[in-house]
Amino acid sequence: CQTRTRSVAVLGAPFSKGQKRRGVERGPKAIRDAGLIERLSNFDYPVHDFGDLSFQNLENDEPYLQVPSPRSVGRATNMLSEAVSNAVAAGHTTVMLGGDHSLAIGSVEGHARQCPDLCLIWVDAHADINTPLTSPSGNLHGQSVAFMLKELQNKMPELPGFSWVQPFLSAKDLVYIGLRDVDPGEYDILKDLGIQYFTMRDIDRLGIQRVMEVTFDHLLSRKQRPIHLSFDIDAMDPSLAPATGTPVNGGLTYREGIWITEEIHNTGLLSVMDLVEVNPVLGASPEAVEMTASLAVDVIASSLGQSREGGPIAQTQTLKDD
Ligand code: 4U7
Ligand code: MN
Ligand code: MN
Ligand code: MN
Repeated sequence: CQTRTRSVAVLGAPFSKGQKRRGVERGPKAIRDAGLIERLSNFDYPVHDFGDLSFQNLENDEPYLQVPSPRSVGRATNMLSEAVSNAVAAGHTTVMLGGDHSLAIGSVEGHARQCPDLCLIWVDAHADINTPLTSPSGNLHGQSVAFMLKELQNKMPELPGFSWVQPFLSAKDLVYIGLRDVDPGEYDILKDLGIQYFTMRDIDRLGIQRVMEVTFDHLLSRKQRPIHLSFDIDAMDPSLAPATGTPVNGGLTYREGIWITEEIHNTGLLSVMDLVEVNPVLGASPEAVEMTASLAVDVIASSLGQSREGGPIAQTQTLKDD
């Protein structure tokens, strides 16, 4: 499992059954229409566009407990896991375009199959760590992380469609950035497991530069390892990313968002990233949709090395060598 960017794979996942609003399955098209591939082709490594996965409709996918469409989400994430695993095995830095955030169960699992020592940076207004039993909504896009964590194994009921996934990540290998809407059950889990997280309040207090320093210290100070970045566009302030299903006021500024991705690029360790929850149906106007999708393109390009300085991004911190 190597992380130096030699080539980039783009993989669309037009899927929306991890939540109840329609339209987020059109996220990949909106992000492509905003010029993603053209932007990446300015970089000096090859870009492979693998197109979009196709997810069939499942009939008789009855809710389980309060959770809608468990079999559809289980099957889609299993397919995505396979695709991401293959792309990583082929040596690509992989970009997954969602779709709703339940897809991360598949992309992180597929990544972990190739790179078992990966760490996860989850940039989101939400912690997405409800279990089917704590979830206020039942929606699986608010539960993705719970399927991954070893420490939650005995808190997870067996959901139809999910027998393929076994927990593979430790709580210490995860950092959240941007939280501002955490449910009571999620708060208890974050505290019980001692998960490292930075709320918007923490960012106000420390500044985004310090937040990234502590993030890398937490994840990388003992050893260099591949990074999975799971970026929910609703981490950004709704004034910048209005076209999304669960907007929450008081989000990241444009410059904070880009600082996060520049610093992640700067580590040289980004291996897979998700860009999820762009919903072109929910924009109040075509301009609102365009703004959200083009922000998604900026976030991806910056994660892959587009810099605000023209040249390579200036090294602002040094990681310990082994
Ligand atoms: B997203 C929520 F209750 N926590 O579980 C839930 F507030 O992927 C929202 O981050 C989840 O957009 C949002 O349904 C999921 C709710
Ligand atoms: Mn999310
Ligand atoms: Mn979110
Ligand atoms: Mn959302």
